[in-house]
Amino acid sequence: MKVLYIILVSVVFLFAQSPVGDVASGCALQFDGIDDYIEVADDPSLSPNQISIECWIKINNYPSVYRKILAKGVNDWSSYISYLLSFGPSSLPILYIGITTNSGGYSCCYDYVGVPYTTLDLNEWYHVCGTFDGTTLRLYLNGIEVASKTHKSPGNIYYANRPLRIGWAYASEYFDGQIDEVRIWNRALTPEEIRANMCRRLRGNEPGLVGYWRFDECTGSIAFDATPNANHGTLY
Ligand SMILES: [Ca+2]
Ligand SMILES: [Ca+2]
Repeated sequence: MKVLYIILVSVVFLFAQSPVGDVASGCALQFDGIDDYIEVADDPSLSPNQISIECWIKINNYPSVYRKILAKGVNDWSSYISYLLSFGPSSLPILYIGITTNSGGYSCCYDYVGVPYTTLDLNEWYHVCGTFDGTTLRLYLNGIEVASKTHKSPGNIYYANRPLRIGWAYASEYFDGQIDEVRIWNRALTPEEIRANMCRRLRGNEPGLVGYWRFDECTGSIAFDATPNANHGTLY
């Protein structure tokens, strides 16, 4: 079943109630927490050595199971996970970025950093950005750094030629809420860069921007990538 598009109106929304600026003038995607997700086929452009992952999210509840915002390396967690933005379950209640480095796989070289997911109020929009520069993991909320950590195994990100998914990774980890304006960069953005662009619609050809899904089609079953890489996603 397809994910639903939600039309956003930019005029009257206040910060933290909607994506702001011109990113709020299009559509967002509603994920039902049951079986909605987007899949983007593997491509070398989506496998940078360093990374920034950013998007706007709005959550409906504090989950008791994992809820993936975005993950590359799916189906078998321990073998394939490369990078992700996620919520932890009630036993580990955090919003976090996770990265696997080098070629040692999850048991050797996966690490993460985050904040309690109750940092986010329910039913409000937040800009989330996770960065990894080869050494340090950082998580930003609304352009402010809220967590950082030196990765336990610094190095390039590990890849296993798996697809990228938005709103799901595997098993029951479906996102329940809304996501908009998903961007992947091939480097760690600075806080100044994050704040300068988080509310602005980008062109798609900005240096280092390797994936950009605006969800502004507002209908249909394809989420178009606005970068020249054209890694369009399929809605399920
Ligand atoms: Ca949008
Ligand atoms: Ca559904």
